[in-house]
Amino acid sequence: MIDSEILEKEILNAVNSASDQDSLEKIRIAELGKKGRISLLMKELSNLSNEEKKEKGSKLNNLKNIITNSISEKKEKIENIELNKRLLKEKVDVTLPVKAQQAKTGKIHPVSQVMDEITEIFGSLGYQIEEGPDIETEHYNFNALNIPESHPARQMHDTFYLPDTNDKGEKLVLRTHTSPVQVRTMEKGEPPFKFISPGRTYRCDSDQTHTPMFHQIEGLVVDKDTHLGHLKWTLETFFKSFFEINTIEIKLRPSYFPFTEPSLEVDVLCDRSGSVLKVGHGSDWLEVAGAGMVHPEVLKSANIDSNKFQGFAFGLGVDRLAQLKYGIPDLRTFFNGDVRWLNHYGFSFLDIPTLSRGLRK
Ligand code: FA5
Repeated sequence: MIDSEILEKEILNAVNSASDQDSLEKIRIAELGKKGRISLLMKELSNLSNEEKKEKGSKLNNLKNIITNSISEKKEKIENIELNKRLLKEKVDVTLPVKAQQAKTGKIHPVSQVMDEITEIFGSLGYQIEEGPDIETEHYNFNALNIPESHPARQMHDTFYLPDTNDKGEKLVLRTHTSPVQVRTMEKGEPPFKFISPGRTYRCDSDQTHTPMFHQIEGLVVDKDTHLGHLKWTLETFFKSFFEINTIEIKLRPSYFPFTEPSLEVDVLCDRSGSVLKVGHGSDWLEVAGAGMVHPEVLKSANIDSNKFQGFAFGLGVDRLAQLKYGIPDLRTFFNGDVRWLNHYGFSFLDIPTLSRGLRK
């Protein structure tokens, strides 16, 4: 293993010399990201003896904290410098009269647009809409989905835990996916079920295709004879309709989720080599959804007899679908709140009732 003192010096030097957010973010991803150097060193710990693990593990954790703190301090410094520069450059005289053109109303954010598009497609396939809370209990986010406390799959979710518990003493999290709505909805009713559930989800993750807050649309169908063929047809029909390309190339890849068996992930063919993201071309695959046949344990959590009923479920990554359909290279720009970005990528307001504009007028 690498000497952690040398590594610390090297990384701190790089952080100190970063002159803008982009280069700082590159350092963060290269060192602390999922495939970053420190994360890889953490993984290597599993090959060591228990003694060595203890010693090197604590050194590595220390190093990780030092680097995390130095990156956030540097980030704040750079933000202040950049803000001051922008304030000097972008002076707006708010006392000037508004020109007719500038007085136009805003634009629809691509995420809202895509939420509406997806909802409309599933609406036409007979799906209802269900909702669940953003602040979720550990029970619905994990346990009821067959992810008990010690399950390694909890690590996959980079969860934001809340400091407080609810009045029943249960631990609270910002939901890491929309899958908790599966159990919440099944508990309330009787099968058959056929619904989607759009909403915000949260994970401690940030790079070109990950943001700490993102959106998913969950889908659940439970009935007596539901099978994997129905799931495949549904996904293929949805993707063709959403991308408006009959020949859209999607890949259904075997995967693992504790709440489905079998499980799969869906990738869409795209080109990420240039500054524009292109769907249906190139040789890159972007993962846009997880799916599978509902695990009998999940049906049991919702008091449904898995000998009589079975179902399929999917979770679509809404922001990534917006990214692909409208060629937006970096997911992080979605949530910068920059009006110029929204003017470029946003959609004009159509005066019709939809999910994001209010279903009833
Ligand atoms: C899940 O969240 C499962 N709950 C999906 C599922 C539902 C599987 C029902 C089976 C049955 P996953 O972690 O792969 O799976 O996330 C699903 C999708 O959300 C991904 O394909 C990706 O498109 C999107 N996604 C995940 N993390 C982020 C992130 N940080 N930023 C943006 N999109 C993300």
